[in-house]
Amino acid sequence: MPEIAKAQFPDEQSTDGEFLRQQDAFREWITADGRSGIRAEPGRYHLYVSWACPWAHRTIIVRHLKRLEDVIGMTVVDPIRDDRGWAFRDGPGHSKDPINGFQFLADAYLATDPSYSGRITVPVLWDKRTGKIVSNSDDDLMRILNVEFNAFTTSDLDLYPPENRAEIDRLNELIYENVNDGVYRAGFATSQNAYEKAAFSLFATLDHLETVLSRRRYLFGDVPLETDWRLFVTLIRFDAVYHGHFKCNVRRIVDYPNLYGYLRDLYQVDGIAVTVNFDHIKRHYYFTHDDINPTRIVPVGPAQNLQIPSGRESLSSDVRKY
Ligand SMILES: N[C@@H](CCC(=O)N[C@@H](CS)C(=O)NCC(=O)O)C(=O)O
Repeated sequence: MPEIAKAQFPDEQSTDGEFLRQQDAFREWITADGRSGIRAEPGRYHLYVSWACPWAHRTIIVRHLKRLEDVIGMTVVDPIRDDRGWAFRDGPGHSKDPINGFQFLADAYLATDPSYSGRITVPVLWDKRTGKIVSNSDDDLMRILNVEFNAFTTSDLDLYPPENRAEIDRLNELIYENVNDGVYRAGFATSQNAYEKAAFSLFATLDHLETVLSRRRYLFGDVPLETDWRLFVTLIRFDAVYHGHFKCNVRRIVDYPNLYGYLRDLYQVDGIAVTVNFDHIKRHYYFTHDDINPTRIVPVGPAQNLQIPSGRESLSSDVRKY
């Protein structure tokens, strides 16, 4: 077997150089009626996120789309992560922790489980009542925010409608495996073979989605659902970061007419552009992964104008406004 290079996360590496992401550690469920033991209440929970992180970005988006900004607080960590992990500091687009005065996100993990030894990840939903993390699973948090706080919002948006659930689950898996996590498996691979496997399945899936999106405005028709937003967070980072930093360079998103138009449509949904912080995204990735970019030079590009109308309205008859 060829020698395997040094890994970004050595505990999450297979013997043949593949990146195998750790499981989420905290997966309690908040319920509207409190049957899970944790009741949805306004002002009780707080999201710790990074603008840079695609998984955290998903929860920021659902919090916004469901108009939960006044119901669930949010604090953004410094995009630069050193060996002490995510930190709360004042700076452009990020701040100290107003809830617990934590210096590091690790403090929240250790308050919840003093023996926690995994990676400290965002997003985290913190329960101010119990002084513990409820969940650090973005998958679960998207679903929780989608329904369990409905009593406290005027939004009737359902990102996971019963009639689409089977297809959402199927597509989520395909897109997670090949695209959302696929870019990381390409970027964090430590063997040529593992890298090529991830890169080829990534671009085969993007090619497939390009065809799907030539017929429909969004993945399920007229309205973006959960899967669209799960895909969005990867597409929006693609040309700025994954194309260069993670060597996903067969094509850029601008080279796909349908995917690029679709990306712009999602970006132009009310209130979404302000959740996209390219400064945090670029500085985070290019500064944090020392093994991939030891010089920490942040590329200046790409030049792109995500506000250009897509002209994709003709693909749909009924576009719901949020
Ligand atoms: N919970 C997410 C993963 C979250 C995650 O890995 N977040 C990254 C940022 S993009 C992180 O916090 N990494 C911390 C680290 O690598 O030390 C999942 O469902 O896969």
